[in-house]
Amino acid sequence: MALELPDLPYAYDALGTYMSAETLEFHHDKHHNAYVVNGNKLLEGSGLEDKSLIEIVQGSFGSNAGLFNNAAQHYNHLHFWNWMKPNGGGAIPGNLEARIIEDLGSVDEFKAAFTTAGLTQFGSGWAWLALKEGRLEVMKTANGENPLVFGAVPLLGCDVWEHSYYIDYRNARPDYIKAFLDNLVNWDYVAELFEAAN
Ligand code: MN3
Repeated sequence: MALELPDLPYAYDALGTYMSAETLEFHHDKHHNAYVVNGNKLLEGSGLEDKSLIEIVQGSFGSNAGLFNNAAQHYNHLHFWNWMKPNGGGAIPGNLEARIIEDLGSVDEFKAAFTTAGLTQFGSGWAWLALKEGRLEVMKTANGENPLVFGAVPLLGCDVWEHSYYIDYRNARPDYIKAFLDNLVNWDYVAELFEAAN
């Protein structure tokens, strides 16, 4: 299927100072749009034209780097916009919170591991909460790679490419990840993905 750029699920200024309208305008209108435009060009003649987005991501990994990078980043950003909401952060829905405690020790330990994953991803990439073989795991990936190509289902991802935070936080990636977890995460959407993956 052709890749399509969705509108943001909120206004450009809805995330306030945690993620500015300027960041969202560049990130969505320029960066995400470029993945869609370039991905559609590279999809032509790839043999994956009729496949779903997940099949395109998994089918191009390791064999068609250009298509993979753009299609995977399209997938990642489709969810990234929904992984945030105005007045996000806060309480984690009960079932998911219980599994975080069971598999990762506690909510604080999860947040510490997720933060470390984001901080230690050298260069561009993502920090993740994913479900792998029935267990929650914190992961990090480079560039456009995501848990889908490592046998896991992505439940929450934080974009740690500089384009995601440099306008608002300059080089302070720790401050950005803290704001993401404390003030931006849309836990209802994460819980929805968790229930669907279970
Ligand atoms: Mn990005």
